[in-house]
Amino acid sequence: PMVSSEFRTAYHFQPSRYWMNDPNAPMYYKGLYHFFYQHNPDGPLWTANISWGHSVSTDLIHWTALELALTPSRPFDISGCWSGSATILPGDKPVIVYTGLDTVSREVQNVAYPKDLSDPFLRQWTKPDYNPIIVPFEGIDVTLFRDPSTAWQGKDGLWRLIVGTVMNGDGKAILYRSHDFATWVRAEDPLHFTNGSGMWECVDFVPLGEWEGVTKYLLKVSMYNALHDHYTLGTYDEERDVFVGDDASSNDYRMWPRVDYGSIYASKTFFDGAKQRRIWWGWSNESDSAADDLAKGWAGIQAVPRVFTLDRTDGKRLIQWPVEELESLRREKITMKNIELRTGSLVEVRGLSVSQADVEVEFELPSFVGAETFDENWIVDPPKLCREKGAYGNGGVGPFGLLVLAADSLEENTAVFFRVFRADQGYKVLMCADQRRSSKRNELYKPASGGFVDVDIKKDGKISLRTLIDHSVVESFGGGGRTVITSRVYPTLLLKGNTHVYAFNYGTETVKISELNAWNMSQAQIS
Ligand code: DQQ
Repeated sequence: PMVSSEFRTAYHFQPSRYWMNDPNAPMYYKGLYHFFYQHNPDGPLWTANISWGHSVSTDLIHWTALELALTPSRPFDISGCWSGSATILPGDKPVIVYTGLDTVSREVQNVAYPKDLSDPFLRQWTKPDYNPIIVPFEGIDVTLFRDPSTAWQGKDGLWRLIVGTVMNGDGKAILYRSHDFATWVRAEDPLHFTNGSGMWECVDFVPLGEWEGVTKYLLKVSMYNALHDHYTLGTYDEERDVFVGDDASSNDYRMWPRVDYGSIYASKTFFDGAKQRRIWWGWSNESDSAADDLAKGWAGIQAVPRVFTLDRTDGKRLIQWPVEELESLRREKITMKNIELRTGSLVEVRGLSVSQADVEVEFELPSFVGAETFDENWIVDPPKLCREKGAYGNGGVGPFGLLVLAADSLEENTAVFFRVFRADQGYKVLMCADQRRSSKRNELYKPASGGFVDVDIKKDGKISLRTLIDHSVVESFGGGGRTVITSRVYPTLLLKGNTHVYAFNYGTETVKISELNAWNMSQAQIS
């Protein structure tokens, strides 16, 4: 094991010690952002008998830790307080619905109310005696029924929420209705399901934005088989109480885009009434071993909260962007303009304190002549394409991008880059985050992650990349937030305090950096 405080994050949320996984019940209430999370208060490993940590913030960046909000204490949650969501009821009254593991580890759904609504910190939560409000129904596995969503109210005044499960291999979002938030009745049909996807965890169903007078909804599912968060967009048929996917592929979970093509799971959103925006939280697991977690004394971070919007150009996809408040941590600014990156170029971004940085760059593509030909079979497995093509050579248009947390000799570096291919229907843009050289240590999980970026690159003639570097995290937003990849890396050279950021191009075609802006990031207060 390798122990160092160098791997702790400076501006990504994490508890002062021990284990954290899913974000729970994020909400805005009376001037404060509340953030709860799955937390083991006794050690750095996950335990079924888990509790809810709780922190509050005025700006989503600096946090104050409070006492545990929920701990296993009653027959309906004595074996664990698992994930759940918050709903703000009329009259500005928050309520949490969460999964409890009961005396026989059955997964049941419970409510908890603030003990004292006049306490803006909402320190104490009461679990009414009438819990559980929802129990597993006939025909499902009682250990595969969890993670209630935020509730919403229909035109008929009834409250609705969904709970994830699996039936005969099909992931399902089971719909419940209630008139008083205490008695819940299961709808005959699920809100949505997909064939053969396996268990659905942490389902999130929310309006994302308007397109041509229609409200587009986002359905996000944490697919337990792959441990990936996927989403699809569609409309909500309120009469039939079902989600209608925008295209045929919404019934095939394999075609659902991923929220993040890296190490993110169990994410969820909430509506921020203060700034009228939808904010997302997502857990990023460690990529080192349990032995390392024990030695470090902590495990798990949250990605930077992101604003979710519907793509304004055609209403067809999700756009993700770090909350603007993050920019308050930006310090010294470094700007580079009009830099030609010929084949083989490696240009250092000088002056960055590179374990805490925010780098924004725009690449211009003057020529597509050398683009490699796209094989349609590649569409299903972008990580494989990233693995096989790599970052360091044999390109056409790209690979170009950034090498971060990089040693002088590049023996350690994390490569975040694009490759552009010529396909039958226009061009395909691949975005990769290659961690294979991120650390000299062999025992780490060091994948090459990747996804396609849904842009018209030929028309745009350019593509942007924003990368947040924070010790053991590299979180990158490609194409203005159309594709996102978060990696966890543990470079040994970080311990020597000597790393660099480079812009590079190993394609045959010259690319140009029209502008690069980078900032050193100061430390957020998170404890
Ligand atoms: N984590 C929670 C569950 C959820 C899973 C338990 C997802 O409620 O399904 O810690 O990471």
